[in-house]
Amino acid sequence: MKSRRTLITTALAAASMGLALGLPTAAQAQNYKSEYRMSLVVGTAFPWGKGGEIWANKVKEKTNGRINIKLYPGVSLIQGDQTREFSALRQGVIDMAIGSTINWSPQVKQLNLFSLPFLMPDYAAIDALTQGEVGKQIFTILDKAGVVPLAWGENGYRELTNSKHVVKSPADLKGLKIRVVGSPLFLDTFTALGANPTQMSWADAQPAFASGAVDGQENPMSIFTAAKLQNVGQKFVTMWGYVADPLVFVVNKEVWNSWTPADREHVRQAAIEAGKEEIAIARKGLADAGQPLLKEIEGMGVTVTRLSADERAAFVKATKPVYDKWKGQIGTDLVTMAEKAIAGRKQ
Ligand code: X2X
Repeated sequence: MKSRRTLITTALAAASMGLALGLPTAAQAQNYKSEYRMSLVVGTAFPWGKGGEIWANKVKEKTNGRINIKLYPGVSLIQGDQTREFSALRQGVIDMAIGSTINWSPQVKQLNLFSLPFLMPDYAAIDALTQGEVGKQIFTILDKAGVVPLAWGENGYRELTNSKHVVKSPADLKGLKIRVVGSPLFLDTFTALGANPTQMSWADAQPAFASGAVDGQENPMSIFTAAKLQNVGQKFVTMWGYVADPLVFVVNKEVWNSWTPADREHVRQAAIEAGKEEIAIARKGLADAGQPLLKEIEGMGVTVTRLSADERAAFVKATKPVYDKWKGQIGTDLVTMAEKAIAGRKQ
């Protein structure tokens, strides 16, 4: 029989070996949950949900199964109320999430930056923000707000759709009932355009399109196709590229601190890799020459309107007062920094 002393020495040696290998010690492993809950607005049929699946799989692989993640699409942990996701993350109702900047902007006002109308004219402009100093600053703000931000993803350019007619000018929007989400900034933008905006969750929006309770909405074309919005009357699309919402990969702080430093690094690396892959999926058919995704959508009997430079300028002009008002609310310094980053972007 081994002496008590030998047993203790053996246990200590095993523990320090575990540390050297980046494995959790027995005590740390006890703090690991058997499952971590990842919140998402949409499921794996969408680039966003696919990003969640990629992240979860990579984490499982890199941590040898120590960290197991289950996906909760439809923001089901908070009964579909996507604007409560950030608070729930902070409180630990949600362990981790890939969230849209729009849905978290009621709690983190600086995230409204990405919802400023016509701030980002092209994909290079989005990258200039998320991959540069502005992105770093936003991560510092998110960290101070109580979550651990790890990587950027993308929902995409939010194009205008409706069930009534072709929209080519602000005048065409007059009186159209448009569903918007998240921040009061969207109410201001659509009011300035002469529309009749109404705020509702994504869960409530789809039946509202089907019943005709609302006429239109704005969302990336990848959301349009995966949710089959053409089947709920959304027959007219206007490619105006007025706003794009990035996604942010985050973890609850307590959960993060419960992991070993090595496992934290695995989760971060997995998020960065998954974010890159997710962005490529989100841009598929839209960032490529000829935008093949739009041809596919036209093939479904949808009228896709591409604006001329002059037509687009009329929308920019109509929303300029909203931009100016919100620049102050978001923070003049941050918005100016973003404008400069975009002006100096690599094309
Ligand atoms: O609700 C929306 O429009 C969606 C799915 O794009 C977001 O969660 C921001």
